Amino acid sequence: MMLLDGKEISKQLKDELKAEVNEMLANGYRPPHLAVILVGSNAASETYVNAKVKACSAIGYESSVINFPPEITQEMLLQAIDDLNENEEIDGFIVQLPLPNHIDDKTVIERVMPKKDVDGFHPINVGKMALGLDAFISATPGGIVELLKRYEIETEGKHCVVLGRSNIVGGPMAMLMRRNTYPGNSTVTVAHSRTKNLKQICLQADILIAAIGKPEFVTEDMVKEGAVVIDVGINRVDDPSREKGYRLTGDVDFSNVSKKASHITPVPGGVGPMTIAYLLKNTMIAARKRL
Ligand code: L34
Repeated sequence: MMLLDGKEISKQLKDELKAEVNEMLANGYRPPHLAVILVGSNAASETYVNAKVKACSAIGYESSVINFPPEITQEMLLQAIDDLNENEEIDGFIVQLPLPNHIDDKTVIERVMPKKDVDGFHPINVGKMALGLDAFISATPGGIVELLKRYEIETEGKHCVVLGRSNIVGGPMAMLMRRNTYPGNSTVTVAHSRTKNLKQICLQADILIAAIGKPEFVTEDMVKEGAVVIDVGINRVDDPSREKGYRLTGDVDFSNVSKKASHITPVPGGVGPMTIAYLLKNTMIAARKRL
C-alpha cells in the first residue's frame, strides 16, 4: 500500500506558488490577495479558515478574513459580497460554508463575481468546467485531481466510483474524472444515498472516491484488492482520550481498507491540505489576470 500524502504534495504545490509570488514581486506587482467571509463560529470552519490564512502568509499572499455574527441578515451578507466584487485589492474570495439556515447558499454563491470565485462554486464556473472550458475548479475536487496527477495514478479506462453527489465534491469530481484528459478518461459511476447494491458497485471500483460524510462508512469488504482509495471525509468523532475531545476520521475505515488498497489517502493529511493548496492555486490564477 502506498500513502497518497496530501501534506507532502500540498507543500510542493505551495512551494511552486511561492516562487511565482516572488517573481511577481520582482516584477513590481503586488502579491495575490485572498479574502474569506466567515459567518458565525462553527469550530471546524474556524479551523479551516485559520489554516487558509496561515497558508497564505507562508507563501507570501495577502489575506483578509471578514467575520460576521450568525445573526447577520442575508441582505448584509450580499452587500459584503458586492463590496469584495468591486474591491480591486482583492483578487479572489470565498464564503466559507456552511452558512446559518436563514441564509440561502444558492443566492450567496451566485452573487460572487465568477472571475473572483476561487471556490469555483458559481454556476458559470461549474458549467464551464463541465464543458471542459477554462474555469475555476472547486478546491477539493481540484486538489484530488492534482494528487492523482502527482502520484501518476493511471485513470484512463478505469472504473471510478464516486460516493456522494454534492455540488461541492461528488458532482464536480465525477465530471473531472470522465473528462477527455489526464487525469480523467475514467468510466464514472456516481453512487449516493438511494443507490441499490452499493457494495457490489464499490467492489467494481478501480478508483473509489468517498465523499458522503459518514465516519468509516467504506469497509474492507466493499473494496477491490489493489484499488486506489480517496477519502474526502473529515468527521469529528467524540474521543475523550484526546486532548481536544475528538478525533478526525474519514469516510473510510483506514486501518482495514489500507491493507487492500494499492494507494490510499489518510485523514488527516490527505485531501484536506490539498483543498487548501488548490484554493491558493486558484487565487494565483485570479491574480495573474491583472498582470
Ligand atoms: N466555501 N466552504 C467553502 N470552501 C471550501 O473549500 C470549504 N471546505 C470544506 C468546508 N467548507 C468550505 C474546506 O475548506 C472543507 N474544507 C476543508 C479545508 C481544509 C481541511 C479540511 C476541510 C484541512 O486542512 N484538514 C486537515 C485537518 C484539519 C483539522 O484538524 O480539523 C487535514 O489534514 O485533513
